[in-house]
Amino acid sequence: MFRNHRIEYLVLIVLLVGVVAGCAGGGHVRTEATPLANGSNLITIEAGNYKFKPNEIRVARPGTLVLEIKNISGSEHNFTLKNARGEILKDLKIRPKDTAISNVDLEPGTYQFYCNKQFHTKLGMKGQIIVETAK
Ligand SMILES: [Cu+2]
Repeated sequence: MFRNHRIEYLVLIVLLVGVVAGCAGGGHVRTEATPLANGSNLITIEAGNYKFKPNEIRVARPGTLVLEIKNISGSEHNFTLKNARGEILKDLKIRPKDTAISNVDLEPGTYQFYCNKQFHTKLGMKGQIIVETAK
């Protein structure tokens, strides 16, 4: 247990140095959610150490968004989704190499998401979902 934590801290220090040096992170990866035939939308997000890909998601219409969060890493991550008022809409735990699937009903607006594990948000595990007004 203690040993594992030491390794995790070492990895974090290396990554923090990388972030400071400007060679980690990776910036924005934008994607459109896929409209499904039943009227809902689908987005697949990869959770890795320490980023979500994509991290800027546009949804062309409000309604049900099917979230498929794939943890491609060997460590546990989390997907927390908040609305503009800061209320938590989702709080999903994703075990290593596992996938979490969950539906959320979204109105037009901007939603922030992040991993709530210590340090992970600061290391880059965050993004946003922008839901556009239906045309
Ligand atoms: Cu995480």
